[in-house]
Amino acid sequence: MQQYLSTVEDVIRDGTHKPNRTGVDTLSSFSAHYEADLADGFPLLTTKDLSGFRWKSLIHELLWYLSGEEHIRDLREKTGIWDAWADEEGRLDTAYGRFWRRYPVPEEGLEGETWPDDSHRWMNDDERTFDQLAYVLATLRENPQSRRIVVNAWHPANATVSTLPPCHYTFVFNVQGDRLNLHLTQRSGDLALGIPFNIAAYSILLTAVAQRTGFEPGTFAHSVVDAHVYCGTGDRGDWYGDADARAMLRDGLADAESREEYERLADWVEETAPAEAEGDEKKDHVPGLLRQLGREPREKPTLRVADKPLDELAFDDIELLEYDPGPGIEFAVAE
Ligand code: THF
Repeated sequence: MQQYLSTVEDVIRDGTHKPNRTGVDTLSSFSAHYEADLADGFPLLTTKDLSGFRWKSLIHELLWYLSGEEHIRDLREKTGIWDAWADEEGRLDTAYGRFWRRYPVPEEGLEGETWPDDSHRWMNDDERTFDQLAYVLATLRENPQSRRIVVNAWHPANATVSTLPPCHYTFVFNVQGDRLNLHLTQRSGDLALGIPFNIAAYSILLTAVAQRTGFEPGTFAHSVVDAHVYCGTGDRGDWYGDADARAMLRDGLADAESREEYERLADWVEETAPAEAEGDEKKDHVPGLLRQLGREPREKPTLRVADKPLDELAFDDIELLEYDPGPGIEFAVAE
């Protein structure tokens, strides 16, 4: 996806050097936006390999969102990508599915309010919670022109105590003709690791929901408020705050056109920047992303999702076909 690569390049070139809560500094830009038309193929990145164990992680992560679980006890058997944010028992204050499928509804409204109304069909049994996904499917079938087909994973009171409030926190379905579109808003996006997973997961969700409601999968649109590239800890991270280093990097990017030139720029960073501290290897995502920038996007793969109720989808029901990516790139996650 060319737009993904442009966003990465813009952030490395012009991003603000920002230390943050993780201890791994970032280069960060405000407000990135791009779109992918699913009619042109499935927008899984082809400039690095996301098949194999990475595909396994991202599919299980999506199935976990859909499950409505408020813990990762099953997810962590399949992938370790959420382990850092859960407690020993696998509990997680911010589980996306918990809010998608079981958004808390108050016992009663204020004096004179007609809300909450327990009689509607999207309340889960025996819980004061609301199933937003069931609402989406029903509304797309019954009132597809609605401009209220919103799923919200943000709960302000939860967000103040959670170890990690939702990054991608709201999405809206929108019908145009026979096409179903999805717009995702993200408050914070890790361009190297999380974002490629998010693009894939929400494109799969859009495809599955379109199929179940009789629409063609349309455009996936993604807005990221703080779009960032992790650039390392300690002296390595600090180096990107240095104006001379950034000017060299900027000049290098302005000149780089071929794969070899991007590779050379990545080599230059690795030789010039202070070494990454022991245990923090690959937390600087800049060299890996520079190498990725030198690669031409290839033909988009095809996605096939079994036509079953979303609650019955299993790993093998989501198939990736005709995927021909460049080599995998290793990045370490900032916690
Ligand atoms: N924190 C940070 N710093 N970045 C994120 O992307 C992120 N997430 C979730 C929560 N906090 C985050 C966790 N999602 C990987 C991918 C997604 C993650 C976390 C980690 C990751 O390491 N991916 C590897 C493959 C690892 C594997 O499959 O075991 C990769 O190369 O893609 C944003 O949602």
